[in-house]
Amino acid sequence: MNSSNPNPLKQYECGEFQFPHDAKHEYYDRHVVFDHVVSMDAASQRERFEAVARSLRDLLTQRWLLTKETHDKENPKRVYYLSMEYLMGRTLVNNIINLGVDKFVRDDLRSDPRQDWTDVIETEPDAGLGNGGLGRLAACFVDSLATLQIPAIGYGLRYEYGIFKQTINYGFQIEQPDHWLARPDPWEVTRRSETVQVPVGCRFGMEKGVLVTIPGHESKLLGVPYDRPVVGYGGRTINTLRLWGAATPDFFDFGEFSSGDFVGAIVDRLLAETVTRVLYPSDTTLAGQVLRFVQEYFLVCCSLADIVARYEKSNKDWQHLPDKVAIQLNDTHPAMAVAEMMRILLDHANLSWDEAWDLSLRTLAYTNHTLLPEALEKWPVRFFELICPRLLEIIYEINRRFLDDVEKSHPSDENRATRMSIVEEGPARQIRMANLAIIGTHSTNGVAKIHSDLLRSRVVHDFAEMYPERFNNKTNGVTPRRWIKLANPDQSALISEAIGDKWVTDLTEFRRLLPLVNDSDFIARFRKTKQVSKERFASWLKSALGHEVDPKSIFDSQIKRIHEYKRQLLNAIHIVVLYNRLRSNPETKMPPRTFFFAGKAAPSYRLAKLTIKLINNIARKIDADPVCHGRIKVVFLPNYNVSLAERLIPASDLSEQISTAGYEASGTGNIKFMMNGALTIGTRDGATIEMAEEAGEENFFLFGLTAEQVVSTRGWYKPIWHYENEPETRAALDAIFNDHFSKDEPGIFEPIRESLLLKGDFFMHLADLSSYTQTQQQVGQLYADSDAWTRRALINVATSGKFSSDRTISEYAADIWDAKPCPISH
Ligand code: 26W
Repeated sequence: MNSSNPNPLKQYECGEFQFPHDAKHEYYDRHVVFDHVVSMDAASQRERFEAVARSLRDLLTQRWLLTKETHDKENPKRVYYLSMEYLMGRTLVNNIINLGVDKFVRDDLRSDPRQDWTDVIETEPDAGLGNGGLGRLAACFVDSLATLQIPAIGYGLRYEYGIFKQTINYGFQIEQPDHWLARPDPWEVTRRSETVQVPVGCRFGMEKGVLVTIPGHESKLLGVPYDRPVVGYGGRTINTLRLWGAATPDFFDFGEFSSGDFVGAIVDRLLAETVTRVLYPSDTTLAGQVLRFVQEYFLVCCSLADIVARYEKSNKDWQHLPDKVAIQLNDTHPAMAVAEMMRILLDHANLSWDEAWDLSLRTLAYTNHTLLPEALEKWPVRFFELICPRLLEIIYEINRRFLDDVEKSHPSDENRATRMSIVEEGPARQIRMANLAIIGTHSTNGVAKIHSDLLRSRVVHDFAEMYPERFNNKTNGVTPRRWIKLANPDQSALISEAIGDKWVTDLTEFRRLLPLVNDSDFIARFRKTKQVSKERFASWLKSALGHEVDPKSIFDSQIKRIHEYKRQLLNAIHIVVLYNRLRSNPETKMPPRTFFFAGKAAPSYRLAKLTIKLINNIARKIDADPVCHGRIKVVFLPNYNVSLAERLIPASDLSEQISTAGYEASGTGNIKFMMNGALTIGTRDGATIEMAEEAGEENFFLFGLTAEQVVSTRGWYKPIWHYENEPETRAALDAIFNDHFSKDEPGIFEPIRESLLLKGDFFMHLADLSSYTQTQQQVGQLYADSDAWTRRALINVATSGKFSSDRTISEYAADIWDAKPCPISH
């Protein structure tokens, strides 16, 4: 420690994070040696990573404490974001950037001869506590909340196993467990003293590998908070992400111990602790899973207990709850919060029903993230009876009063009441979580204009009619810190040189790039940054996975969860069309292209997994065919995650956003590509529509049926017509279904044939194929004119400012939460 400055951390309180010169390695060396009891030279890469992370945490600790103190003192309105998923990715590099110490880390630590710092940074496992877009959005949102200095806490679950690791074996997806917490995580701080209790109406047992409930015995779970710092850009506000881990009381059910079933009691306890063991790897259906239900209940119970404890510490009167607390429900997964909040206000605060309802309604808000009917959650009444019977009573009462209102506005309209009821009747009665969420909150929003419109007009039409003032849109955004500054240092540096660096916190600044579209020198430099990114990606790909790709070819990427509605299959069929053209005429003009795919399929989603197999088989065949060499290549990158997206997006020329119109709520990958200078080929769906609006449709490659056309065509659509009347469609499908790509696996793609040709092609691949193929041809033509291409790419970047999550969060803050920044004093 520097003796002339007894507290060198003091200077960090000003928010300018500069290491005292002579303390540069002090924290780091200390952590390596003393945390791990290992000499500097013998330390492993993992130990070095932990030491860097701990040094950085030391550096931000006082600021984190100061943020908390300031919030406690000033008692501002706080935002609480409840989400079952957070796809955080790596934390170290992000914190380095947001604290503004990247220069220090790069210039000093990276020059340490003992160390390859890139390797150390890459030693950190991704925190993959989510499936896809919804989880990554939550991660971008907490970044923006902290950057905008809005007092906020993100609540989630501390899954010990995140989204599975995907490997590819003979073209098949293999799932492996992701034990990301196998080593102690340097970012998390366990707050045992703030543990909360969660009452459960039953006990748990195990039958054939699934968790089952044992009725008749009440039990108790403990929620232990694990806090992680969320560093706002510039390091002024450091908010908290609080993840709950399940535990059981040390001396629980003492009677059982003394009655002799010692082993049984210990096993029970271990079972209860499985509640936060693993993330459910599905972004659609989860029918009838008790464990998932308990997870949702656990998140809600822990988070609301915590929120209420915080409120009671600084406030006496329940009447002010909505002035101090805004709770946002990320999809319906935490929708039980409606009933739990009522329970607290009725049973704990002893308010009347009407008072409680008014406060609860004004405190809670709900975001919908999908139009897929199978993803609208419904839970068996039986689960509520077993696990949280009091919440069920409250839901029934909410429903009774609600149906009274429906009856008043639409007397004797029984169909309407049946449609709108929270309870779905049937042999097994179910609770419709979306109905509960809409009825019990003051705001329901969709995540892109088209999505919010379709939500209102189709999915929950009756509710939009009854509560028009509750419905609104908040178009998604992503954080420019991670998705531009961190992921794309070359493009970032060039842009900052041209327009300064205010864009990092005000992305509308990007518009100032527009005049440079006609500056040929700048265009050349902009193109160079893309080329450098492509070369860097190609060399990583070679060393990490052994694939060789040509950085001069078009890098064409479709990276997202594998799902029928996202239509990876359309992309694959188009590749076969190109392949057939080359085979029938090797002279065919076609700019060289590398098609990248990456994405995970839910382990139980047969067709999605078969699509992965098809892509891999096509890749293998094309690789083996000399006619394709240097012309087309297909690469399926295994284990898609945040870190892979950070590598590939800056290196991509073309972004594939080709969902069946009306099915992609927003998309957020589409936005990341646009910001990083890729052009988009896409349908008029989700946020892509608004992106094209900003850039001008002439700078987009839009194709295919619109959402309205998808609906009006459905009635008479015949996929077989396309097969019979379009020679290229037919040839491509014949190649796939006659085992051209699966000589040793005859008939393997039969389920895809059935889905496309026999079962009506629900996602209308064939309806859009020819329009897609033609538009892809235009892509190729433009690419040949590299100046024209780059100008368009720059226009796209320049007009992407609207899609910063800072803008999105500012809108939530103004329109839904009424929350304001609370600057942290120096
Ligand atoms: C049954 C469990 C379940 C159901 C639905 C888990 C997860 C979901 C999500 C709704 C799936 C999801 O991630 N939706 C995506 O949300 C993004 C953020 O708003 C949007 O950009 C995507 O379009 C939407 O698919």
